[in-house]
Amino acid sequence: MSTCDIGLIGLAVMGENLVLNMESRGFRVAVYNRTTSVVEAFEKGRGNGKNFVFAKSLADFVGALKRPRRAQIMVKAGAPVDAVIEQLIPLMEPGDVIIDGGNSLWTDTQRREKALKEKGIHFFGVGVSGGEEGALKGPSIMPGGSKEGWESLAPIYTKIAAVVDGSPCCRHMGPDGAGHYVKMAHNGIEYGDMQLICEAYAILKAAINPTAEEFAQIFTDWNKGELDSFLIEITSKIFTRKDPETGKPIVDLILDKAGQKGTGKWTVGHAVEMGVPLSVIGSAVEARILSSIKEQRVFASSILKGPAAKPFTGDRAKLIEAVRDALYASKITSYAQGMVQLGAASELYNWNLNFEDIASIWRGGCIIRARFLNRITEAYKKDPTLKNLMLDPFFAEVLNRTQSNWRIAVTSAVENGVAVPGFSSALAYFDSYRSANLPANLLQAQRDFFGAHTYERTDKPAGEKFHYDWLS
Ligand code: NBP
Repeated sequence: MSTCDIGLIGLAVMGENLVLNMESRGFRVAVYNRTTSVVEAFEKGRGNGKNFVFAKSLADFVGALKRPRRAQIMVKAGAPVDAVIEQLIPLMEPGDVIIDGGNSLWTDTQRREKALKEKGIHFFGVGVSGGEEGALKGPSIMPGGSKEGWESLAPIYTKIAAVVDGSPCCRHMGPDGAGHYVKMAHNGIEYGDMQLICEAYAILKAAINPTAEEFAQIFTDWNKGELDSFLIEITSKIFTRKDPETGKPIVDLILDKAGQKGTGKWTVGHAVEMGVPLSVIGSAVEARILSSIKEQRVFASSILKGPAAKPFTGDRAKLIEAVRDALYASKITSYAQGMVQLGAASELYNWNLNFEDIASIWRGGCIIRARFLNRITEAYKKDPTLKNLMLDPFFAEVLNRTQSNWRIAVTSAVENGVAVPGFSSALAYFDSYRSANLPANLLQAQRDFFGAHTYERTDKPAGEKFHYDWLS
């Protein structure tokens, strides 16, 4: 009876593809879904004739698992995960492992891990990235939980993950919520990457208005260099696709109202809570929010005027190159911010996150997979305590080299009234971070003026506090 290596509950898009992946790598998998007809449809459909146990009850599902049991939950994040755990607990034994592979909030994972530990059950919060195709062919997997639990899961997860340079895109991230936190940060970075690409598109559109074919070529060219990544590749493909009804480029017919599921907001919220600047991802989240108020924007466009259109008289190729450099520099800045956030969370929760591992497992299977993650991996390999990615010699050289083009791209946007919150906030972070002096001396004076908050002096030892009698 108990013949399955692992079981999975929740046969929606991700669950179905993940179990097919597991089965294709030689594992026998028990599957269960709250609505039984979903299991039946899978049994008749994509699961037909394959090495599955199609369980119609949770008791049958657990009974089909080898000991120690490994039961993965792949249902909608939030209350459904708690509901499934509650049903599983009476059926599981100490030493068994329950895994939540959805996009759960890391604090929920910490709470669940603590509660299950008391029962001797290992709980794992596992981030899975790559969407439907990644789940089927090899995702990037970010597991968080106990070392003992990881020993039980590693043989399966390292086999179903994407592989880059012979190494699986799956490493143990750390205890309790570490895996889900890293996955959340990954999603935040994904928001940033997507926004930055859209801004590159917007600057070029306003300045030189390339055709869809030209845009496809621009992104194809960019994908051959430092920007080589999944998101640039799909962007180049998007520009080649035509609407069957009108024959127009489909991208020109898509309404400019972006959706979001919330992981970007969680990422930014926690960065703010920890006092970590995360301006690029923050801009990306806000840009989606602003895009979603389309009706207000249409109304505002009739009242609030931008600069008068000026015909472009410069060198098109040079502008394209400037925008490419600006995109690369902004992307580096976004990853630098994201890594600082991960470092702060690691310290806060004692996770001991390994940044080389994190960058390495993002190189394949996931949405942000990109050639430059090799460089980030190398940077943290050379210096695991690197304070900020911008300080790594390779990235410092890129930023110093591209900064003049970065400014040209942002200036072009500002002159044409095109919003580039990602590019410009990245540049502002770069300019702030590289400044030995900021205008915060005036700010401290203001604080001391109205609130007697005191200040330190440039000519006195650090830590010594002063107050000036501003009203006298
Ligand atoms: P969904 O997030 O759409 O969830 C649907 C599944 O949850 C169905 O199997 C459904 O069962 C089950 N479910 C719900 Br809803 N409430 C339940 C409850 N109270 N008890 C038991 N089962 C319940 O599925 P998904 O898109 O495959 O995503 C699964 C997880 O993976 C989510 O956390 C998601 O955020 C994450 N994720 C998704 C992607 C993606 O590209 N879609 C990528 C990476 C991660 P039913 O059939 O009985 O309604």
